[in-house]
Amino acid sequence: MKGMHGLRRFAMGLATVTAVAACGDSSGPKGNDTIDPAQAAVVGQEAAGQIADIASDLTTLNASSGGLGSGLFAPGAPGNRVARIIGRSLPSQYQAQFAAFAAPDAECLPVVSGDTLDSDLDGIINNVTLTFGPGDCAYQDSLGNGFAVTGAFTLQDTDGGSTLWGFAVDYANFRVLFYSDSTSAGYEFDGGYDATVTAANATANQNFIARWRVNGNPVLRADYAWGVTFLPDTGSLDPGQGELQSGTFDITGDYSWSGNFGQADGDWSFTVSTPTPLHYNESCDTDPELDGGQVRAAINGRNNIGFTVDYGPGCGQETVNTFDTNAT
Ligand SMILES: [Ca+2]
Ligand SMILES: [Ca+2]
Repeated sequence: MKGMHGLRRFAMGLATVTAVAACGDSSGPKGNDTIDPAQAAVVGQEAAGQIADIASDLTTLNASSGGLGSGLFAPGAPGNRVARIIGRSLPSQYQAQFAAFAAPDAECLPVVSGDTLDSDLDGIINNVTLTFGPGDCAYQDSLGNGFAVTGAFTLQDTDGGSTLWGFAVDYANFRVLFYSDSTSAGYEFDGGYDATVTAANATANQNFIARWRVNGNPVLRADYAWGVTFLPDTGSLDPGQGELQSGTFDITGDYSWSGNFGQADGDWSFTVSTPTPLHYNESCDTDPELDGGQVRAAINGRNNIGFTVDYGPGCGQETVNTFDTNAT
């Protein structure tokens, strides 16, 4: 179990700054062609947090708690990824509302359609769509603090053929609003992500947009179009073990950031790769449980400028740096 929990901690540990995003024009960011260290610290931490989240999808090989109603967004439940992403950026003033949202007994009663069976008993429903009408998943206390969920998402068990374990999620105008009597923080998700485990490897892909608004005004937008492939150092993968052995993560794809959060105000679009695969070490006791590897994010059209996230040589060591190979 250590590996599974360890990587989940790795995800939490990296996710100190968030993701989520903003608005701006829908054609995607294509503005800034340089990035300074202060900006990279914010944008790079967000990228690292999201990468850790993708990786953690491969280590949580069952949906062990929650259901389609109460506790839908609790740890281990089908909707918990939403809570993880939101939790990285939500201002502290909404902690009480967030706790209610992600509580194991939070009452959500969306309209459920599709095949609600879990034929292989792994906690992932065969194929359902959850649609949240007004009041279906909402809470408000006596002081006027609350949350409300609207929109829809689908959840599908993708086992079959060589896929020993897998799922796919797709959002449609899915929104979560946290509010007080005078302020609000809203999150919007569109697009999807999936995870697939075979005997030979494990893969997880994201292709979605997250937006974050404060008091109705766009703050940040993040576009994720990337994936990871995990290869074990030795042996083959067995979802039945519920545990990830040591191995490497390769990352490829694109990541964009648009908005103003922390010290990063601008529009960046990056091509992301791992010149040296990230090495996950199940014996690490410090987050992140990686002892080597590098994530390289190069500004699109400016392959010589960007930032890197380096791991190791010891467990839990992570460094964000900028690079400009023309300048040196
Ligand atoms: Ca299932
Ligand atoms: Ca399954």
